[in-house]
Amino acid sequence: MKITFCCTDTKAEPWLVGLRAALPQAEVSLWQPGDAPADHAVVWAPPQQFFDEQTQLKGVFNIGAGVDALLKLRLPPQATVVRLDDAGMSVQMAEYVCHAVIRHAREFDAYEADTRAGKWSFRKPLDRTDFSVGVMGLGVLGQRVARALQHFEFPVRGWSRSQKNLDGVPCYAGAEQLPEFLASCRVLVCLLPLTPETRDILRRDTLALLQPGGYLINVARGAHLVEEDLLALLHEGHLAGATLDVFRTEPLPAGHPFWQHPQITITPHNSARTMREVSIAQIVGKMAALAQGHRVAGTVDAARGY
Ligand code: NDP
Ligand code: OXD
Repeated sequence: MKITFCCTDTKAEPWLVGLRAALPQAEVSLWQPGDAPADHAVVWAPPQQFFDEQTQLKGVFNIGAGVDALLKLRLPPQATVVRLDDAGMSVQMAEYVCHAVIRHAREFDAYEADTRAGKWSFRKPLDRTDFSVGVMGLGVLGQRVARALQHFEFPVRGWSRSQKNLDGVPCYAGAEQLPEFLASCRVLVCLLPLTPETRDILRRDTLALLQPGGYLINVARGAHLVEEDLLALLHEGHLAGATLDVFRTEPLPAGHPFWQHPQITITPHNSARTMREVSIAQIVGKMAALAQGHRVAGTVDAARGY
């Protein structure tokens, strides 16, 4: 079996070492233009040239959960595209989102500023019934985040494409229930895949439906958010703030208004990092399952876009 590795912005050597150790019988190599055809590819944002040359792939394994960059390319039609399915990301996402919700709801940012100024201050205790949190996208990551928030007794609700049934979480589904879902939330967490249907979904008319003092946490993709609309709603006071991990242009350009905005907390697309060892183990298991003709979790439906 031949495996080719083509991942931009990724140190290849540790992946090649890990894949060779996990698959000693396979030939694993870093892709070079002109290489002979491989059976499987391990990729992150490869160039179109890669797929133009590697036309005989059976499996394409994306070393991330989001496949929006991959699905922009012309892929070999026979290849099964598989994304990472948790692989250590959901626990990171849960801690990131809980941290952002708690930091905002408990006003820890304001306490930090007070204590830096030498001020011993008290604020009103949190009434968590005022902080209903809505999770957009109830997939692998969204469900884990919803469960984690429930441990802190925040009222949690969720929205997805197909109807879900989660214990203690009122669930909404489809475009027709989006307004009702949004109106039931004060804090909104975006964990949707980026598809033609979800691009720009966080914009003036949707964010304006959040309860007054609304707060946005976007950990999915930058193109979900219309950035000027967020700035306008913060300026007008309808939204209280935002925590953003992803941006329309990454790295966030110098001089972008988000950098210095007092109500926006930013992180550099690191809310849930790919964990190499667990990802390799998952990919190798899925290669074996595919070889036996089994359907594997995380198989991408290109028509659906995720
Ligand atoms: P999943 O595919 O498991 O879940 C996607 C969820 O979104 C599903 O519940 C799906 O609904 C829902 N959804 C998709 N389209 C729509 C729509 N049009 N309307 C309503 N709901 C919709 O993905 P993951 O949970 O694994 O990952 C989610 C995203 O998180 C990734 O695509 C990626 O962009 C982002 N991500 C960001 C990271 C970061 O570091 N910032 C790290 C990892 C992922 P249904 O269940 O009905 O199919
Ligand atoms: C992913 C990501 O999609 O890192 O996994 O954003």
